[in-house]
Amino acid sequence: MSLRKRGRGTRAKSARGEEWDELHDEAARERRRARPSEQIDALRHLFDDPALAGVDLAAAAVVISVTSARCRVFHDGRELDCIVPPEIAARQKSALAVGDRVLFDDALRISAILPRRSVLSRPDPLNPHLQRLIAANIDVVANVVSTKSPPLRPRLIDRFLIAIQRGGAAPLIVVNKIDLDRDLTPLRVYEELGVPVIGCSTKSGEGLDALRAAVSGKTSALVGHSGVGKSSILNALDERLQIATGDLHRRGTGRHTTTSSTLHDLGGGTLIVDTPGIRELGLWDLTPRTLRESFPEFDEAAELCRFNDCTHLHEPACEAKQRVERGELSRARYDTYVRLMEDLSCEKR
Ligand SMILES: Nc1nc2c(ncn2[C@@H]2O[C@H](COP(=O)(O)OP(=O)(O)OP(=O)(O)O)[C@@H](O)[C@H]2O)c(=O)[nH]1
Ligand SMILES: [Mg+2]
Ligand SMILES: [Zn+2]
Repeated sequence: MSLRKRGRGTRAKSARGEEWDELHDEAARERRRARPSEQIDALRHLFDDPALAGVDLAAAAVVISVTSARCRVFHDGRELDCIVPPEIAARQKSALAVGDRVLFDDALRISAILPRRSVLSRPDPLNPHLQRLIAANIDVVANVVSTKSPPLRPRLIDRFLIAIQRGGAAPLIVVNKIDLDRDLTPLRVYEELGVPVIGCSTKSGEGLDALRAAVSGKTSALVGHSGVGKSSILNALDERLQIATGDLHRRGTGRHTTTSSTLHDLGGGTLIVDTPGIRELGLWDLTPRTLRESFPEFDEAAELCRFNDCTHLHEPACEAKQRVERGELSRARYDTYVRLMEDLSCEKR
């Protein structure tokens, strides 16, 4: 397996939350292959760290935000600023993420990152062989969408569902702004796949109880396109939070209101991470096999395709394609699948 050459001038840069869309646009012109699990392997020593032997893991702190050399943690009922030592900072954000459980020493230096039970990750837009974590140890990842303003982007939903599923968290789709549009039929396809869909409005208050019930006592992350109302939802769930939210009309060139991820404690064991909005989500460590596993609705059709290794792209007598034509399978989902398969085969070349 050979890595494709990096783009000119990309080496020294590193992506911070707010620049990712721009960097992604720049990097998308070149297809590069994501090298599997290199970073996770590099971190494995931390998981087997002898320093963890005999440590009271319940005493670990929780990372609530991360900046280049420091992070803020909750520990024993207090918020503390900790130093992120260079060996962790060198792999910043892939090494340490919001939601991580960490140990720190008397000088408030992070000494170990505990094993993660789930991650939500994406490839670095400039160095796709680097895995960047959006958050760690999340139970539920809620993909917040709106159907009207901003418009629904099914392909982004499909990509989030793949990333969520691969990272080990449970997916949830939250359709905000139902005061503007009550039609949830475009989301029915996801319900049929077993993903819960909750409609809500931070303006009218509808659906907030259902959302509260879905996240209660868990650690969740709100992810999705900029302007769908992720921060507004957090404010609506807990009015003490007062997180800055953005006016769609004043944001002009699509600047994001939230620029870095932060974990908020809503009490009663409910923790929610607010994340910066994104336009594109690259997929970490995707292979044709894992891609096919991400579209289980094609499995039944695949039994009836002429070729038993049918990719449902160009083969004749493909039952999946015929079901899409007949409206029995979602065309939007099929289109996402084709795009991702084509991306993978470009990367292989
Ligand atoms: N009509 C309507 N507008 C809403 C609703 N919820 C949020 N908004 C508005 O949508 C805009 C964007 O809200 P934010 O909460 O900043 O969106 P965000 O998803 O956090 O955006 P980023 O931080 O940029 O990712 C603001 O002008 C909110 O007032 C809603 O339920 N209905
Ligand atoms: Mg926000
Ligand atoms: Zn087929």
